[in-house]
Amino acid sequence: MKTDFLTHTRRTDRRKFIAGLTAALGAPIVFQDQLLRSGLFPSALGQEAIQKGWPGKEELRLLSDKPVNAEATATLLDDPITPNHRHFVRNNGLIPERATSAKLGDWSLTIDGEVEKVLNLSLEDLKDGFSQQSAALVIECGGNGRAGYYPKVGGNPWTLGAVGCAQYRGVRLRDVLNKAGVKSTAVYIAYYGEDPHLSREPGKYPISRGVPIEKALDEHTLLVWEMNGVPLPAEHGFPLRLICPGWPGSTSGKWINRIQIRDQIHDGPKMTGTSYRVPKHPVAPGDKLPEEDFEIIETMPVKSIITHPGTGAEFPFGKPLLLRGHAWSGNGDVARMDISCDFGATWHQSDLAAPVNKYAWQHWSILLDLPKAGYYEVWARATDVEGRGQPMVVPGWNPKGYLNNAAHRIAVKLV
Ligand SMILES: Nc1nc2c(c(=O)[nH]1)N[C@H]1C(S)=C(S)[C@@H](COP(=O)(O)O)O[C@H]1N2
Ligand SMILES: [Mo]
Repeated sequence: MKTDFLTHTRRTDRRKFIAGLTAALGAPIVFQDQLLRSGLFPSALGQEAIQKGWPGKEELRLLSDKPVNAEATATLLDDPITPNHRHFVRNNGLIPERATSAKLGDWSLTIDGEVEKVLNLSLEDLKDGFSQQSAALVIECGGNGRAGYYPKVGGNPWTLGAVGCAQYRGVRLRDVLNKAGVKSTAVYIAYYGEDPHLSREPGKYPISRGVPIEKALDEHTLLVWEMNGVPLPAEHGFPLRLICPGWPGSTSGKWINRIQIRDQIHDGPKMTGTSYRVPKHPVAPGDKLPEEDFEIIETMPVKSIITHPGTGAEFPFGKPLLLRGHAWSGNGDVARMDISCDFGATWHQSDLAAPVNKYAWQHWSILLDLPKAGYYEVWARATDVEGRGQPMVVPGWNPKGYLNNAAHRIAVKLV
């Protein structure tokens, strides 16, 4: 979305622009002075055409088909728990044949590296040998929101739909690692998946990432085989995936068949260079900097989304407007949600439910009385328990376009 258009034009040009915009939108902009001061581009004009997904993911917006990458739109994320057909897909390589066939075959999970004894576990071993856990967990791609950065950066131009919160069943990674016996030399875990590299070169991994051993041993880090009551769908990692909640989605390995405990920070594909890394210090937009100035992304920032209504919706004037969505944070719970319908001049605190479990997203809703008919923008911002809020404009530009947690804005009309 072109957010800075208005700040770069002269006041008289802006007035003319608003007049043209009012015509384009087909309704007067009720808080137009605030819109001019805010320097933001009207949300209603930020909508794009959608290229649809594939059977089973028809509603998603397809970003690329080799590898397959597809995101939800804001309104598709309205469900409290994201159904499988609306959960985004982010693949770096190809979907393994085992997953497409949905047959386990000779699959097993190996735990090796800095352990007392190497384990080789079947899916039955996992299901029967450890305490089963069920949790609703947010997975968000580190690059969600990338399309908002200027200058443009390479990579999938996710807007805001590379996030979902599904209900998973599995076991704690901790219990499995403890069975293998973690040595005191353990520093990091590395996951390995069965997805072939785009080149189909045998033994070449499209991605192999991990997390520090402390995060691996956290009680919320899971190995899961079930998503919303069914075996993991092919796109989401059949038969087993890792979930490191609160961390970039790339740490939640899909189609995994091996977890290696390492005595150093894992250096597999997409761990090094600038992948899933951000500058250690703030940089000017467009700056180039050496690789040693980057650090690995750990917890994801606080974020929220308006899932109802969608941009472009029209409502009869005179009734309170119902708005709702979700909020989440890699740092822990979200403490409050605030909504503005006058370009940030005033804010209204919304209702906010507690998460169903740690690392599930939280539902918010509010009924707003709006003063007159016309065009409105609704802005929504979350603040987490540590007092960190969402910025109204894109946060610090970075070369790979990660961690854009700018507040979500929609445009609606009261007629
Ligand atoms: N084996 C493997 N695991 C993977 C990936 C991948 O390409 N291969 N993509 C990662 C990235 S970048 C993200 S954001 C999440 C996406 O999970 P989803 O496709 O289930 O939404 O999976 C992660 N796990
Ligand atoms: Mo990702």
